[in-house]
Amino acid sequence: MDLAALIFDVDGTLADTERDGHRPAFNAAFADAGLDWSWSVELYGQLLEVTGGKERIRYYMERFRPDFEPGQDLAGFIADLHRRKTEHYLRMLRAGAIPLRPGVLRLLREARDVGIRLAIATTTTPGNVTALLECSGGPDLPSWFEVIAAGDIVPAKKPSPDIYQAALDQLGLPADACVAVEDSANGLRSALAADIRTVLVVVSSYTQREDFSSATLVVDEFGGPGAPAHVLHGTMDGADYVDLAALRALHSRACGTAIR
Ligand code: XBP
Ligand code: MG
Repeated sequence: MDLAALIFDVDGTLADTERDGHRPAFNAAFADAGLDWSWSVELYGQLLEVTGGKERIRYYMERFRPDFEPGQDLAGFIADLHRRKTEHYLRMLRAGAIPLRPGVLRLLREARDVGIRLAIATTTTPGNVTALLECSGGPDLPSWFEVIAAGDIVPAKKPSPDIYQAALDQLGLPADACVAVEDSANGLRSALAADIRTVLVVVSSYTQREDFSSATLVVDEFGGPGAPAHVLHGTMDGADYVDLAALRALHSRACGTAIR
């Protein structure tokens, strides 16, 4: 089957948002609420095993603050904290705090120019996605994506396949027509569980040591002309960086079809 669409994860993949974006936004929301909770760079690495901001707060409370009394129903308390966190995160994006990863815009443009469809499958809150695309890529960038599948539209977050399945459903495409682009083991599991056989992993600061042996290709960066990407697993068939030709070759090999 021909390659028809690229489905991108957001956090860690389009931009390195976790350490200096989401993490300080959580901490700012904790401070607003008068809590003495502070998530260090190291602790946040552990907490990232749990995807979803609300789910992460709940996990932290259960594991690290078992005696804390929220003074209201737990789900409402977490939702309020998370709303504040999102406000802080959006403010940081609008201040231009988080650039897209090198090569992202180039690759998106290459795909768009030849009619390869673009989609997103992410755990984060939908507003965070459009704000990142607009603030770090340009006001038109959200419109390049035909589908933005994000956050609570599905019952179970990554590593469950639900969000990739939602993106495929909205695209109206079978899994074999798509390549998924991820940065984390949870994301890789999610894409594979949705039967997407071609998964490119571009590792990010928090995910470098995760197990990506079931990915099709693992690189350190997308790279670009004069800035080669380094292959950590799999092969790029001599290509210097991740471009559309490299993704087509990857897809045709993984799906056992001829390149057109
Ligand atoms: C991203 C996440 C999200 C963000 C925070 O995972 O796990 O929880 O850290 O976003 P992925 P929210 O890149 O695999 O989609 O606070 O908006 O949930
Ligand atoms: Mg990610």
